Amino acid sequence: MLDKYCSGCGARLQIDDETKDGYVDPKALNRDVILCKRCFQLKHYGKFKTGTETYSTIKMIHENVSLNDVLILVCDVSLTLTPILSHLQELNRYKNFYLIATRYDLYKDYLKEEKALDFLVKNIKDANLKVSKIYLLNNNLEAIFEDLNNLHKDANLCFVGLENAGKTTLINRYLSIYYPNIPLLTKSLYPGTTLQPFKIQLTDTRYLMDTPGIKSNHSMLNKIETSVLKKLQLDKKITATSYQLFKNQAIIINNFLVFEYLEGVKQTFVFYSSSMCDLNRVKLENVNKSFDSLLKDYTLKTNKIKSFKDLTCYDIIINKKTKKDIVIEGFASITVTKPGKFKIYTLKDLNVFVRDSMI
Ligand SMILES: Nc1nc2c(ncn2[C@@H]2O[C@H](COP(=O)(O)OP(=O)(O)OP(=O)(O)O)[C@@H](O)[C@H]2O)c(=O)[nH]1
Ligand SMILES: [Mg+2]
Repeated sequence: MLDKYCSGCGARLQIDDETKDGYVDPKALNRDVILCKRCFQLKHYGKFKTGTETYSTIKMIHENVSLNDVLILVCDVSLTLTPILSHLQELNRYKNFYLIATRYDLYKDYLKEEKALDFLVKNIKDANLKVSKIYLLNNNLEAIFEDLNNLHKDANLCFVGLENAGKTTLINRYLSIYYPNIPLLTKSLYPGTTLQPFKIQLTDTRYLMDTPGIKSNHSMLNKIETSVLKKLQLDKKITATSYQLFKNQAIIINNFLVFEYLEGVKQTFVFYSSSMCDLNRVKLENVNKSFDSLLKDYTLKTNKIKSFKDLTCYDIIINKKTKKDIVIEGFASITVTKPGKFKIYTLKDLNVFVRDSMI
């Protein structure tokens, strides 16, 4: 191990084992800005390699963040706002605790800012997280940081959150505006990009810290192949597709998901999913056959599902008359307006849950 760290992902650099985190070609060591081989390949060739170390991220946060620092929880406004939030109560010990919600740009056409903020406030309250303020990122990055700097002049800024929430992207945007001479960090569309907490010295007395994301094992992001994730372009476009369905109808989304409407009155469902996906309406009685026969037409599909019988079933019952979302973490959500019984078929071991509707 060397006493140097990768300026892209924070891994401690080493020249001994090419298969492990932080490996760097010895020839690159005399560069001013050193990237490990993994970051180099990601940056120049778009090739992603999962990190090899496993660790407890929350413990890592406690070891690296002091109580006087400003702790910023970075959170995707939508799909990954999951029950995992209630496991983050340990972060309440930090008195300067804030939340910045990312990816609002993907939902802008469907969701007003006030509504998004109300949704975040409610979810954060339900999860019993004691954040002092919630910021929705929407062309207001400078205003957010000015506010934080006014509230906590010269305090260190530490960014934490789930994998893929957009921590590093946010930091890079901040650095580009205020510290254009500092090299940018490695960000990517794959979860688990940042490997170690690392400090970026802004002034002699002040730093900013990026951290590895907290892993969400039951997210689609961690279940499908990286090549498929790349094609899904979940950070680019989310499309809302409405269907009026009677019971005994179903919607198939590539080979990732089947939504079956089993019981209830005719109603409109809105499917929020990658615009790269194909949605097909079929009759419930034909769903297995339709699923299998459509499979060959998709260029975007996971190799994990070869036929309908490879899917796992999740039963959903909605009794209340208020608008709800069925969320398939890291992949899609379905807005339901009326009570009913449904089945979701998708990959095994995914987080499929119902929440009050975001939109
Ligand atoms: N559309 C959109 N995409 C975003 C936003 N923030 C981040 N992304 C994208 O989300 C993906 C993940 O971003 P990262 O910054 O690497 O996420 P991270 O939280 O650092 O992830 P880890 O290092 O894995 O913990 C990238 O493809 C980003 O371009 C945002 O506000 N809007
Ligand atoms: Mg990161």
